[in-house]
Amino acid sequence: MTAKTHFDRVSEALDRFRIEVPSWGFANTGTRFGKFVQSGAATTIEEKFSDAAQVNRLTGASPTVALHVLWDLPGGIADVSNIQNLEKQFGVRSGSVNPNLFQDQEYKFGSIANPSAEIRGRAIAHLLDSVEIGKALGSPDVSLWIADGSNYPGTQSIKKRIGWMEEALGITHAALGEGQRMLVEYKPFEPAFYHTDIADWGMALELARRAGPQAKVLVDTGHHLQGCNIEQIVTWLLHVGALGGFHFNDRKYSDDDLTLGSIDPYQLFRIFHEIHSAGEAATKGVAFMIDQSHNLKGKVEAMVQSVVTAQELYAKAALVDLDRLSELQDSCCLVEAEECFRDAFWQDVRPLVRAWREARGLPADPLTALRESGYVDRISRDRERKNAGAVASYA
Ligand code: PSV
Ligand code: MN
Repeated sequence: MTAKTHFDRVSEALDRFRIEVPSWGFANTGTRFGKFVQSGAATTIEEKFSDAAQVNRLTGASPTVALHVLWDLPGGIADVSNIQNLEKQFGVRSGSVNPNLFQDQEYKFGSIANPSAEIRGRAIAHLLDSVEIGKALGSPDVSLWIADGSNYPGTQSIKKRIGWMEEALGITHAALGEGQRMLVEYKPFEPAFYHTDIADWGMALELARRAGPQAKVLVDTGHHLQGCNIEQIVTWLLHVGALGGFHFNDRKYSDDDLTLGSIDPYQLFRIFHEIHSAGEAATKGVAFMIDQSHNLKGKVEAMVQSVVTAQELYAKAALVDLDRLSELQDSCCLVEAEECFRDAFWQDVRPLVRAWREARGLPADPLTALRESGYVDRISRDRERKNAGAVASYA
C-alpha cells in the first residue's frame, strides 16, 4: 500500500468536515454596554438564511444553520413551515434548535432551577416546544444552555436547584424522538456571577447521564475558567461516549466570542488532534458548531474567516503522524514527541487546502471570492434602512 500524501490526508479530513453557523452570528449583537449597528447585519430570519447560504457556497462546509427559538421562531411550532420554505429557497438546512431560557423577565431567578414551580413549568413547556420544533424540522439536536445561577452566597439552595434541573431534563429527555439528542452546555460564569447551576463538564455530564442516553455534553470553548485544559475534557467526554458537540469561538479573558483560532490557534489544533486520534467511529456524531457574534467585524466576512480557519486547523491536526507520536509517547521521548506534534501545527496547509477547494469546485480563496461577489456591498445597501432603526443603547 502506498503511503498517503499530505494532500490525501488533508482531503480526507476536509471532505468530512462540517461546521454549523449560528443564525445569531449574522444579526446585530454587542456587549452589555451597547451594540455597534452594522448596515449589512441580518434583520430577519430570511436574511440570516441568505447569509448562511453565502458562507456555505464559498466554503462548502456549513450546510446547516443553528436556530435560536425565540429569535428565529418567535411563533414557536407555527413558524416551522416558514423555516422549511427558507431551507428550500436558500439550500441550507436547519441545524441545532436552541431554546431560550434566559431572556424573559420571569427568568430573573432562573428557569428550570427557579424556586417557583410555575416558572419551572413554563421553562419546561418551552423545552418541550423546542423538542417538537426539532422533530418537525428534522434537526437532530436540541441544544440547551441553562443560564440559571445566583449572584450572592446563601441566596439560593444549590442543592434544591440540582433536583429541579434533574426533573426538567428528565421530562425533556422523555419527549425526544428517535435519533434526536439533547445537548447540555455548561458555563462557569455569566449572567450569574456567584454560582452557575451547570458550571462545568462534570455537572453537565452527570445531568446528561441522569436524563438519559440521548443526552450528551456540549463544550463551548469560551465557557471555561482561564487556563483550563479543554482538550483533556474533550478526551474524557469521548472516552465515556458523552461528547455531543462543540460551540467554537476564541477568547482572551472571558466568554469573548472572538473568531475561533484568533487568539490561540494551538488550542483548537489540540482539540482537533484529540478528535482525530479518537478515530472516526468514536467522533461520528460529534457536532461542530460556531458560536460567535461579531461585534466589530463584518458578519459574513467573519463567518467565512471562521469556517476557513476551522478547516485549516482541522487539516493541520490531520497531519499529525499518530503512529509515530504514539511510539514516542510510549517510550517517553519527550522532545521528539513534542516536535512530532508541533511539526504538524507549523505546516502551512493553506496551499493544500486551496488545492482541495479547487478540486471540489469551490473558490480557492473564499474571502476574496466573497469580496469579488459584491454580496456584502449588496446586503449593506439593501438592509441599511432597516438597520438604521436598530437600537444601539441599552439605556
Ligand atoms: C451562552 O454564552 C451561549 O454560549 C449559549 O450557547 C447561547 O445559546 C449562545 O451563547 C447565544 O448567545
Ligand atoms: Mn454556546
